[in-house]
Formats: sequence, C-alpha cells, structure tokens
Amino acid sequence: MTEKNFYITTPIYYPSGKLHIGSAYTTIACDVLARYKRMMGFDVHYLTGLDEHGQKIQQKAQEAGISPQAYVDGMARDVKKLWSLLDISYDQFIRTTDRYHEEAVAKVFEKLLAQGDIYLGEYTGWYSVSDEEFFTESQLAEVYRDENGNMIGGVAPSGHEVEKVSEESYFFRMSKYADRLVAYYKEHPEFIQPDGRMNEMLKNFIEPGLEDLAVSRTTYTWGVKVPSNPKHVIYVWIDALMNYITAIGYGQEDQANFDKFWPADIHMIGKDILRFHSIYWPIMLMALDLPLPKRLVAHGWFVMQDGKMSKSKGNVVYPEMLVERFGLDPLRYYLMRSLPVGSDGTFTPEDYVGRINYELANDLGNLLNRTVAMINKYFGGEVPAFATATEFDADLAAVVADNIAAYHKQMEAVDYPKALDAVWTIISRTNKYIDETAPWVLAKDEADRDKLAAVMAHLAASLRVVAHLIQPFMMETSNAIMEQLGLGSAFDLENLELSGLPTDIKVVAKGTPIFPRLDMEEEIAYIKGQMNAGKAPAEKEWVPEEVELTSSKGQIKFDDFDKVEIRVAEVIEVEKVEGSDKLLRFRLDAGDADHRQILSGIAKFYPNEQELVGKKLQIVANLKPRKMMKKYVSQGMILSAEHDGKLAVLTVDPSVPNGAIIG
Ligand code: ME8
Repeated sequence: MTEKNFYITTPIYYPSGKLHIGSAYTTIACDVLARYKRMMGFDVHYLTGLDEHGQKIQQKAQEAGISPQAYVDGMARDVKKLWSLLDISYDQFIRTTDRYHEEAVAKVFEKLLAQGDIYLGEYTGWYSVSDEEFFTESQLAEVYRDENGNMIGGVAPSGHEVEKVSEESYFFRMSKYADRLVAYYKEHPEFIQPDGRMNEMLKNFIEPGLEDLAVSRTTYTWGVKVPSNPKHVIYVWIDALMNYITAIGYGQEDQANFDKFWPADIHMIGKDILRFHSIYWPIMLMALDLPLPKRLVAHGWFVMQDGKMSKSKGNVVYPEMLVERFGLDPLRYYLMRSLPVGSDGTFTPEDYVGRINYELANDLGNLLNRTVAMINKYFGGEVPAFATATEFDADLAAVVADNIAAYHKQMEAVDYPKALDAVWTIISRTNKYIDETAPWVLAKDEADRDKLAAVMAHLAASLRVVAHLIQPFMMETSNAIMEQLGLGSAFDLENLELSGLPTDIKVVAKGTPIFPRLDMEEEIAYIKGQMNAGKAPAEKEWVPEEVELTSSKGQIKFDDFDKVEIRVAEVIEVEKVEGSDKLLRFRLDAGDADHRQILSGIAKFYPNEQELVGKKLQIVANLKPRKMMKKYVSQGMILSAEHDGKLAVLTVDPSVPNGAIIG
C-alpha cells in the first residue's frame, strides 16, 4: 500500500512589512489544499514560516531602531497572529533564524564547498536590496547611463533601484547542472504549473546560458555565516530555499520526517519567485543528490485597478480589516474564487461586496434558509429519507455527481476558481430544482406527499454535498450548514454522494442566515475609506506591534505622552537653596509672560552651578506647581539624564527660542 503522505509548503515570507491580502493569498491557498488533503485521508505536513535574514531585514531593523533579532521576533508574533485570524492550519512554522535551520544551512554550504559545487571568486553586478536579487543589464526594467553611455544604475522589474556591487563572493556552479535540469523538465512536464511557465524559464534564463550564482555576501552581517570564512554571509535565497528540507530534519539527527515527507508534493509560490524555485532550488537538490519536489505551482498576483498594491498609492487592502467587517469566510472565498490560475486578478471593493451578496447570501444562504424552513413547515423538521420520486431528481443527481468529480479534479490541479465554479453549479442547479418541483404546490395535495418528501431529501442531500465541498475553503459556513441540517460534523469527503444523506436527521427549528445581506453602496464606501486611510505612508510604516523595547516603566499610549508639555527654557539665574544640599533654585525664561521658578535636586552634580546660566534646558512646563521647602513654589521640572553616578541636564541648541515646544 502506498503511504498517503502529503507535504505542502508556502514560500517563507520576508518579515519586512505588514502583510496585505495579496501576500496572504498563497498561505490561504495552501491551507485550502492542506485541509482538502486531510479530508481525503492524507497525512499532511503543511509548512510555512519566515525568511528572516538578509540585508533588507537588517535595514528595516535599523530604521525601526532595534536589533534585527528583536525586529524579526516582533514580526513573527504578528504574522502568527494573522495566520491564526485566517485560521491557517499549518503543521509547522519555520523561522530561518531557528538554530537547527542555521546549523543545517552552514553544514550544507560547507559540503557543497568541499565537493566543488561552490567556489570562491569575485562578483561585480547590479543588486536590488529590496528584492534581495542580482540582475543582469538585460533583466532590468530601466537602465541609467552617463553621457558616455556607461551604465550607472537601473531599476529592477519590481520597480526597486539596483546598486553596483563588487566584492569577493562564493559562487554556485549552476552551469554544471543546466543540462540535467533541462532533461528533468523534459521528463517531467508536470513539474511546473501552470503550463507555459516552464517554457518561460527555459527561454528567459536557461537557454541564454545559466550563469553561476553568487551565493555569499560580505557587505552585511545579518545571516548565516560561512563557517570556514565567516566574513561571508550565505546569500539569503540559498538560506531560504533550504527551509523546505531543514524544517523536516534534513542534515539533523532526527530525519524521520524528512524520510517520510521528502520530496515535497507541492511548493506553492507566486510567479515572481518561480525562477528561484524552478532553477536554483532543483540544482541545489541535484548537487545534494536529493529528489526534486513533485510540483511547483506558481500563481499570479492580486493587483488593484490602478496596478500593484502600494502604500504610497493608498490602494493596499489588509486582511484584518476585511475579516473584522465581513468575517473570515468571505475573505477566503473571495481570494480563492477570484484569482484565475496563471494570471493576475484584480481586487475591487464592488466585486468583494458583490460576491458576498450574490454568491454567498443569495445563492447559498437562501438555499439553506428555504430548505430548513420548508423541512420544518412540511415535516416538522424531520428530514425525509433519501428517495427518488420526481421527474427532476435524476438530472439533479447527475449534475451533482458530475460536479463532485469536476471539483476533485480541479482541487488536484489547484484550480480553485474552477473547483468553486463546480460547487456553485450544484448550488444553482439545486435552486432551480426548487422552482421546478414547486414544493409549495406539492404540499397542497396529500397525493404528492412522497414527491414532497423526495424533494426535501434532495435539497438536504445537495446542501450536505455543498457543505463538504466548501469545507476546505469556508470552515465556519460549512459547519453551520451541517449544524442546521442536523448533521453535526460527520464529514466524509472521500465517499461523497448525493444519496449518502444519513437517515433520522432533524434540522434546527429555526435557521439563522449564514450571510447577512449587505448594503452594497455603504460597504463599498467602507472598504474604499479603509484603503485611503492607509495612504499616508509614514503613518502606516510598519513597526512590529510587540517588540520588547527596553523600558523600566510600563508602556503608555500616545495620548498619555501627549499630555506632557516639554519646553525650552533658558537659565536666567541659579542659586543653592539654603538648608538643602540637594536643591538648586532656578529662574528660567520659558517663553512665559514672566520668569518661572523651578527647584531641582541636582545640586551635587553641579558644584559650580553658575556654569548653567545662559544654557537652554528642557523643562516639563505643565507640571502642577508645588511648594518645596515650605516657601518656594516650583513651577515645573528640569529634565536630566542620570548614568553611571553622573547627571547631565538636557540642553538644546542656543538657536532654539525660549518657550519652543519639544515633541
Ligand atoms: O518572496 N498577490 O517572500 P515575500 C499574490 N522570502 N501573491 C503575492 C502578492 C500579491 N499581490 N504579493 C506577494 C519571498 N505575494 C521570499 C520567499 S521562499 C524560499 C522565499 C506572494 O514575502 C509572493 O508571490 O516577498 C510570494 O509567493 C509570497 O507572497 C511571499 O512573498
């Protein structure tokens, strides 16, 4: 007996920004397949994770003013939170900063070096930090030249600028494996899907001659170091691709999962990263003498009507907003139904709300409502046993059977729009069946009682089929349908048939709508408003929500901080306070009508206090005045920093006017 194991992976995401609905697509798409395969009796291993090394992450962390590790830790928490919101049923979450992964990557690199697949050389080329990718001149979307025609820069296809990089680098002998790769493509035409993409890879990258790939960098440090030459950091793509095997134990003591699950059944990826997965990754595996993954599925992108999603355009849609407003199922449904295999899909708020109203609330929701209501009305809630009695039954049964088969075929092909089309064909046919059989007419005549019973059974049976088929896509809706039909959670997708309706079931006494009808205009306006709210790029710039910043006090909200008024104040006079060896009494010009007085306990740090006269200090200006030493009112607080037993008042540049607000 062949083992029914199934290993599916998403790309590991760069934790370099908040994930939008486009980036969430791949992960939901894999989740659907993982759930489908589990229902079909497979032992599934679903891997996802984060690609945490590289220059881009190092830069992002720097911008956020925190260490790369703190940055990626925060991001990993945020991403896991999002996957939990989207109910992603992953079995494993790998982070390339996980120790086991780093160790295995270093080990493999040394192995490839020792066997001569990797060698040391000199690299000069054009590098895009944002893409973490080198480009040849011909691969660039735009090339900048000086007046003599020499290339001085350019723009990658992604729109990011490239910079010239010249450094000592290790190279991978990709060229050595080119013929073997081409032969593999020929023997395995199913290796890259959708069709056509394999040719694209051959034409654009392999036939022009596969260049050796620079696989180390010396210009940054955030990555896995080459053990025998630690000034080199392993190129982030080599590091990242290896996650698919290190996650399941390759190069480690316990290889049980590797033996069980490798080669992967599917690497699901976006079209932009197909080159890495279809050329470099197979070659790395060949060099390691490992079998290649069975299938690469490269999907298109979600774009907006005005092009790619981008914060500066103000057209980015975040999954959290859609889930909060409309629930999870519509989002999963919309994304899986709207992206045709192999091409890009356009997200529009109109389409989003439209699909909820027409396909989910009308087609599916109404069918359930009517069915539950009629079974209650005509049979006291008890679902009649499945039987054939009307002239329309056979056609309904045929349509259901055909579309169950079509559904399975499309699920295997990872063509979700077509799989869902098959389900909606069943739904429409069933709605039509209600019109054809007109149960309200049958109910009038006792002689038609058997027919009426058969119609009710067919409706329940058809909805049961639908609940099964949508389960991998919309868990909550599927469960709700089963619940309302009185079927609990007795799923059996493997043996699904219309006639498989269990006997002795009872629908709920009162069905609840699974999708409320939406006010189209209002909801479209809502989504558009939320998209525009993200327009100001600075405001939406991502900082991990939960980074552990060092602070001796608890966190406060911005509003709390905003209550404090800090101002520039010039020292006009200062003197020691009689009877206290701690206090100094200041007269300050803080832009008020009159000078103000502040007492500050810093005397022992400024034995020669007169040196402070004329300095511009920072004071808390709106602190409630308080009486000190019984006779002096202190009207604020002077800010200072204490460190290693020393103290310094905080000064500002003399050019800043007295009273200027600091914030
Ligand atoms: O590429 N529509 O990570 P990533 C659909 N770290 N898919 C989209 C999309 C959109 N608008 N935007 C992004 C990386 N994606 C590497 C992977 S794997 C060893 C290393 C998809 O965070 C994109 O195509 O840039 C890719 O599949 C995934 O999101 C992660 O992209």
